[in-house]
Amino acid sequence: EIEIKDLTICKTTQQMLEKARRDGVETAFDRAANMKACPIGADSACCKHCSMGPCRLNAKDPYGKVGVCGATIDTIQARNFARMVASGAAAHTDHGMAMVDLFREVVTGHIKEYRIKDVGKLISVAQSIGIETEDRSVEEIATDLYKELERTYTQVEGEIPFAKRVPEKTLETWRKLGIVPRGSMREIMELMHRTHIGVDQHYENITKQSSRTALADGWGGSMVATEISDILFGTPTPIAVDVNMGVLKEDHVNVIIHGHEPNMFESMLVSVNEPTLVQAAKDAGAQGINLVGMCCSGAEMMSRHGIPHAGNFMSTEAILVTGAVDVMCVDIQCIKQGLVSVADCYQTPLITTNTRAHIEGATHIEFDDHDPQKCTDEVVIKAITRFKNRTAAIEIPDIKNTGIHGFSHEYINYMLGGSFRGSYTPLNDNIINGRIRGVAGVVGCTNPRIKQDWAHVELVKELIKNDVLVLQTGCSQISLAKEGFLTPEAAYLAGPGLKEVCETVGMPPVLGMGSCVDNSRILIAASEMVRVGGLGTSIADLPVVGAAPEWMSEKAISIGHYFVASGLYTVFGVTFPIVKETKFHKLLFDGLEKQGLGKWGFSADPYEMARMMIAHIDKKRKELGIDK
Ligand code: NFS
Repeated sequence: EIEIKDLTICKTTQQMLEKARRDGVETAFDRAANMKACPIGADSACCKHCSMGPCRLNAKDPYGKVGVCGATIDTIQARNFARMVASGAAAHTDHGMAMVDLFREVVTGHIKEYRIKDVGKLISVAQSIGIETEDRSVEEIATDLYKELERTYTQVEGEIPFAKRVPEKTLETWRKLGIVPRGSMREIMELMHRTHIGVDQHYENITKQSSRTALADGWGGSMVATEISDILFGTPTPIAVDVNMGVLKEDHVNVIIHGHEPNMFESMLVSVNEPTLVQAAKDAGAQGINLVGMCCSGAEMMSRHGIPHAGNFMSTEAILVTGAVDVMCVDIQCIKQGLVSVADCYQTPLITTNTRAHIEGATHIEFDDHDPQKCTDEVVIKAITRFKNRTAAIEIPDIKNTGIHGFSHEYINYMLGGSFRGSYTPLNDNIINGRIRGVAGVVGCTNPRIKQDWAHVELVKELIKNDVLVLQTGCSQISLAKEGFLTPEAAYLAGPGLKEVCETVGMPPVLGMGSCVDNSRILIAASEMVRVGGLGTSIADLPVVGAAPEWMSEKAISIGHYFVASGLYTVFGVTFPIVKETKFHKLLFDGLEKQGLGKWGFSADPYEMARMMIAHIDKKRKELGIDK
């Protein structure tokens, strides 16, 4: 049996895994240990797109064999990769679509429970894509903005609206390559078509459409999700928040929301403050109702409203083992089916809410934006009932870590520039003068195939020690928050240059930007850095890199590929579905850069990852003539 300290560095998750073993409860950590990853699939050397197969090629002799149809290793790998991009992009895009649906119903007045909270953001987003805002009402601007943003999804010809935000030279490269996205529905459909048996059988051409589809995610679906969420629920500004399992309270009704769309969570925030429900909780013997988040909608609610965050992807089963969770309410994405049996062991109701995501064995209470509280009130009532009838022994790990979260790209602008001269100029200046060596987006999942949080933490440590400013989202941000890096006091861990900047501004060396769709904020920040000047003319010129050291989802592949297609060097850890030394491998890890885009990198070792990223930053600094 593997020692628990080798599964995760997260102290609270360790404690709960110990308890799970005592209680005889199985988690994904156990299943990963008991199921070796399929070696053929891990290399992406198999194809199961038709029933002449499934075909298996030999990763040790990749050109020794082809599939029954004649497909080569490069076609097979490019198709498998493309399907991951399509699925990941579809996930972000469909999440964005739900936000667009909500926005439309708010703008047309069909929904009154939500409203446009951030008019300033509405105006700035509208202006960024050329919508007239002067002397016009909020309704008029919002109506036009809705119509424009809908094109992100449905447009069949032309460029998506947020292409207007892309630096000119980057956009020129995309146009030359024919990869400016039209509408995301079209791009995803075409990618699915082209990867069907017998259609696109040139790995380069397939990858082009993968790039176009990934860009339709980053500059489309994801960006729209972020921007509309900001407009409806508020743009984040820095806020102190508690993270880790210690945010659960034994004497409260504990409500956990784990998922990705902020709308249900926003409604839950209303429900848990509903006086009648608060009274009902008190009547049941509780001090009150304690609302906490997990995963990405948790990261958004933490950034916008300071709602405590209980942990990232690999802690979602473990937290149920506390016995203190009175309800776990989920919507979409990254919800393990294994939660059902763990929840069952501790009599915790597991509630699915989204029409797209039912789970066998869970209770489904459908959430409808038109009557949001109907669902969330009912969930709270279920939680109160469970509290009243608690039988499970309760053990809550006594650790919580306070940090500062909520650095939107707008706030970074303001923070570094001050209110009157808000701009990215000071960031660029600090990069040019060498105090900040470069910027790294460290993002993505945790994965039971690697010690939870370890690669995130070690990578970020190395980066900040070498004066690289780190921007974070998603589960990675939670990994670092639990280790205390999201505080201004953590500046002592930074190199002398970055430390000086952090101390002058009073900011942490690691800036938490929110959920995974909020990776779009990193794209905007990069565009601003180009626009301000002094660091080249395209995103590919910037000393900016990306990484997902513990990734696991197809969404992560889509994000990685839109970072790459936007011009960034992006390094993944754990594993990469590819056979080395194939033509497809050379394309992703080198060829795309020669076309003016970014490129992929891979290393399972976080120290090696850091060296690769820093070397790239230094190469870019040299090309810019700012290496000293
Ligand atoms: Ni991102 Fe969020 Fe976490 Fe990975 Fe899953 S929660 S959208 S996919 S596991 S970072």
